Amino acid sequence: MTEFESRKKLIQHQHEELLNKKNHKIEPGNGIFFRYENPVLTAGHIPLNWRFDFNEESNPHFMERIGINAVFNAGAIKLNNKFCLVARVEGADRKSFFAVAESDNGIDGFRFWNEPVVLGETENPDVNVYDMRIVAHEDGWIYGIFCTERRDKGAPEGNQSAAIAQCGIARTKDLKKWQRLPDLKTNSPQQRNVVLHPEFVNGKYAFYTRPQDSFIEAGKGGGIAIGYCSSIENAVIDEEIILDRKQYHTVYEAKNGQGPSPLKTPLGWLHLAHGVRNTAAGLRYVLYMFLTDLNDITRVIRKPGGYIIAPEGEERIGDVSNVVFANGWIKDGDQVYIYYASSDTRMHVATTTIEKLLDYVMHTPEDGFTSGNSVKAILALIEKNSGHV
Ligand code: M1P
Repeated sequence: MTEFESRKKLIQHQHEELLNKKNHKIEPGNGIFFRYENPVLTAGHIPLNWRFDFNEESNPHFMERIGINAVFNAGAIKLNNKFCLVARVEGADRKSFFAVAESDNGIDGFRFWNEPVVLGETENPDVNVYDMRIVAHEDGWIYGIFCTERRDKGAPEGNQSAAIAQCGIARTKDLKKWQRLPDLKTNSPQQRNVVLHPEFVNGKYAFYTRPQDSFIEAGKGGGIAIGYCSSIENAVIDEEIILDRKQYHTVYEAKNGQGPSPLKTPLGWLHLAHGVRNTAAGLRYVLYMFLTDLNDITRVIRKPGGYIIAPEGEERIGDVSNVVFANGWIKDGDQVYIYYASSDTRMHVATTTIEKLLDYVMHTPEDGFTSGNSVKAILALIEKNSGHV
């Protein structure tokens, strides 16, 4: 057997093993959701024919020609009875692009479709695209709302890091053929974590935005906002109203951002978001939840204190360590599949139900914003438990 043949055989075998690996929930969990033993998608899941040249003449060592660095921050939707993730795939060249992977059960067996997504461009070509939120809107289209990044043309030649992030919009019916629309226009110099609300509000499209004045720092752009526009083909938001502020000494004190599009429940719109704080070890990203009013989506009606998911175990380590980030979830009947990425490296699933998430949101104490109030919340629980434990 030639080197080409033996390496090809081994690599194909290992790839199939990875793709067929079963996933198991980790019991008993915290009662709110279950984590799973294995990530659902990794760089290793990328099809081999995207990475290797399968021609022995041109690739006698069966060498990897195109390296993939990470698969993370996936949008999610159930389509044609399949759980579909629209993942951010990052190459060894640092460029991100989107690719769809599907599974029958949402917890294992994810396989990428034959080819990555071809998104199309506006007249201002993207340098990098990432973090797509998938939204089945009541207008009948499936929207992909994502971040498009280009070099800051105003930056001096010596600064090759300065970037401008804005919100790109594309739409599809099948996740295969995409129609690119003009980028969203807002008054904010930078935009990331923009998400479309799935329903019209007073006949308008509603976007969750995150006004931000520099590429990394939110600056005076103080939280998750909402803005409305009448056209999606030429989406312009004149005013962004902050609905969930960043706040001192919370898990979202440095910045925050809407996760996937909110889920409609009998008690309100259920939101999953990420909160960021700074530490001596760098930024720490966790996930938190809140509920907004069904009739006034700018009104937060319940918000548990602290995080629902924080990086744990191997999740804490990766390209950007100490990060969990979610921009996709799927509601399937009462079941909820939360797809979250760890440390900008890989994708995981956590499963729960709408009923459990509402119980969590309604009955977890709110943040009291001081140590004294946190102790009071514990004392109240001890008192409630007296005679029961
Ligand atoms: O590296 C962590 C995350 O950083 C950014 O999120 P935010 O805009 O809230 O800071 C995004 O680039 C995201 O992709 C990344 O996971």
